[in-house]
Amino acid sequence: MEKLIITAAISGAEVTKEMNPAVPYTIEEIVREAKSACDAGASIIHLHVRWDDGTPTQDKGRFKEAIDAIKKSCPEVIILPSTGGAVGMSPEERLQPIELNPEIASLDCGTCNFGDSIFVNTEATIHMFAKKMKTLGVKPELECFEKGMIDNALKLYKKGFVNEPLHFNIVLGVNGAMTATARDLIYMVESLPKDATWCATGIGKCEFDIATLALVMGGHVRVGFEDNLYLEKGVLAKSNGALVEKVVKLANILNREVATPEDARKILGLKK
Ligand code: KMH
Ligand code: ZN
Repeated sequence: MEKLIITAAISGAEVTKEMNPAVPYTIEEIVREAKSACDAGASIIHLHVRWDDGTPTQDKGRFKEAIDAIKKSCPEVIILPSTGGAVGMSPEERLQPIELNPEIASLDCGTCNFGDSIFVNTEATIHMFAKKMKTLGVKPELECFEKGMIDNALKLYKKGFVNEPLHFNIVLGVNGAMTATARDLIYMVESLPKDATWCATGIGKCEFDIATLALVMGGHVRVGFEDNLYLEKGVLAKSNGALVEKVVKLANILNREVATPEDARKILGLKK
């Protein structure tokens, strides 16, 4: 099997220090969490940024500050900024980090309930994001929270908005979208083009179930505070690194070699 790419979603936009005091807000805290994840074996950092008080922002300047600071501590790591931002942000606000020309960024492929809110990604928004990413040479990580979003992503490909090789992040267990079960992960993976690469993300208590399934199915894995704050039932994770370490342990047991950032670039067809 291919080497395992571990993505650490270190910050998110919805989780807070009240839920886990290690959730990073400041640039220093973001660097601390990114370094803990890289040291443990993550080759990609999925990045959201906050103002110092914890308010989520897609401000280009704040992203630049965070990316430059992370790169000082982890020069090789791949940084994958969010274009999802936080629920309620406008498409224009969300798209700002793309202008920093990252190697790869998230591209959310449809609308779904998100707890009691709605995460809105209309066809026009998805097309606008995909076009801009293509123009700037930013590879989209196609985020799919349910099967219809895979269909939307494949339509994007057919219309020429995204180039091969396609890379998906299958996110299961969002409150309002598809459940995080083995059946649903298999259904999603079987719906992908055969030559696509994919990563799986399990939200909340299903994080490590989905990670284990992805490990044995040959997919890549995302963990991190954005998705889950607990190392095990009732035990808060002290850092994102602790969550990544747990995946590395599972990978060792299941004989999946962990990819370096250089390996990950080769697997995903990225240029540093
Ligand atoms: N914060 C969520 C509403 C992404 O990063 O592209 C959306 C999200 C997806 O986190
Ligand atoms: Zn995100």
